[in-house]
Amino acid sequence: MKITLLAALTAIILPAATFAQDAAITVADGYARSANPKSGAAFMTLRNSGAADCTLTAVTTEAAEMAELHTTKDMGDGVMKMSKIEGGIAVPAGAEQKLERGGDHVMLMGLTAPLENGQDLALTLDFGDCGTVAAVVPVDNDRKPEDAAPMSHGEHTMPAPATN
Ligand SMILES: [Cu+2]
Repeated sequence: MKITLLAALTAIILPAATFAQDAAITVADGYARSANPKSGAAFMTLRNSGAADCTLTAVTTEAAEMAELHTTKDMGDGVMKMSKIEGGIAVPAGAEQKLERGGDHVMLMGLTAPLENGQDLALTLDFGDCGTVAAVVPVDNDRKPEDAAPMSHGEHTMPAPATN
């Protein structure tokens, strides 16, 4: 009888403990760019320093009519095709997940205004049970894909001023 009660209590308490991991997700090295006035994409590194696995399920922003989680598939012959990610982007406990060019990204559709270099783009990342995370990423339309140039892996560096 007591064991049953304890099990029931544990079941009630555990979700609350998970919810306390709110600040577990941090966003690093984010930026957004657009190739045309109507749509763009945001890229970033998601870090999960908590003990619970988290999943980015949705993104909202006032800068676009719709934001979707997309992945990019190499169809061969140089053809890259984007498709909506069903089920979100998993960020396991203690791990990081990159949203990068040619891979997963936040697709911005129906931009309310063209993305101009130097602007800040505010995003709300919904991690479901892990809570929501507000992120502000700079617009950098000129940034090259990661594989075009070696990246610095320095931690806690200040956002680099837009240099060419
Ligand atoms: Cu896309």
